[in-house]
Amino acid sequence: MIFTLLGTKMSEDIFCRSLPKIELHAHLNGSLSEKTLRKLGCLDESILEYHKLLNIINKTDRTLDECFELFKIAQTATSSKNSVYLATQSVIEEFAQDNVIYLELRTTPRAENDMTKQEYIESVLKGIKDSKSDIIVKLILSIDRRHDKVCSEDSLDVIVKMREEYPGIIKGIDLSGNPYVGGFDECLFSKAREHGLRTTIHCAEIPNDNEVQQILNFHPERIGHATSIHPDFGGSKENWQLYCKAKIPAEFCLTSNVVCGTSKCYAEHHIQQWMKNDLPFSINTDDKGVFCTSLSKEYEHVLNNFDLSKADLWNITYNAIDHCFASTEEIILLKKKMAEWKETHAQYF
Ligand code: 6MZ
Repeated sequence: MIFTLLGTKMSEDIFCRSLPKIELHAHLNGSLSEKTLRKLGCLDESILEYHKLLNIINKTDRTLDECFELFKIAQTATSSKNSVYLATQSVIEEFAQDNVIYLELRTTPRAENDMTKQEYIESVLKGIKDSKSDIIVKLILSIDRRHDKVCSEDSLDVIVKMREEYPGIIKGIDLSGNPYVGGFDECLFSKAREHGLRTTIHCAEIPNDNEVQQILNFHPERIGHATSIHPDFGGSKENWQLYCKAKIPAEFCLTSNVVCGTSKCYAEHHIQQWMKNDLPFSINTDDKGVFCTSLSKEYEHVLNNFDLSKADLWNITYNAIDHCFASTEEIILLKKKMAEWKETHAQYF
């Protein structure tokens, strides 16, 4: 469908691409495009393996576990300080090319070969600082839920230390990883919070009422996916009531959910409950490399599958600014940018 107003035409895909966007949920290694993997000089065999595995997610009976196999392959591309640095720069550049004006990149610090967790973080920070793209980038450091207490506490110590050195870039901590493995350690996240880190937690990617309740009671600043909270999507009535009171902004990643099979299809995505009940949310990519998507494409899916106008889509982005972990000055700047864009593109609304 082509939007026509005052004789001006702008197709949905061009509108979604040119709209300034806010990305709050992007995992660094899951965001590596094929182009970036090639740039990193991955061995042909590992690229071949990557593509063999990409077929896993394209088949109809793929599983979440199979999707997690893909991350291991992507991580082989970033096993040195230089490759982490180049990967970070490349991912930032691709988001900027898609007109993302604010990016919160998240990644799990890894000690590998001759690289320590601290060096991994330093390489990502260097990639952010050296980026020439016109985009604000912040860093969220992830704790993998499959890691044991000792490993997670060690990661937190490094994260806290690095955050003290780079408070303008390192903004928060995330809990991610295969939702079938491990769990939420409230003590660890409370400790992170005491050190001034904001928290975002992958929550209810699969049904798990006890854990969802624990996470909602902890009240992180944001939650990722939020798939199985509403009773229509496998959650309990009590947790949905708890959520509606807490109104924690949710980070939605539609393609990721559809490909992993945790959502049946775009039109039946749980985002509909947030729209219906006027609850806070943002639209994100999750892993644009692994799921072959972009933030523009995610916006298009939302526009095409729900009864929304272009002004609604602009509002969704604008409101997401309030969920981000940027400074007050940066938030004001982002809002100004969005307002200016709306003004100069008024004929498309
Ligand atoms: C949960 C996910 C995820 O950290 O090496 N990750 N965790 N659910 C998801 N939905 C599909 N997608 C990615 O990026 C890859 C890591 O991000 C987490 C997983 O822990 C994965 O290993 P980094 O940059």
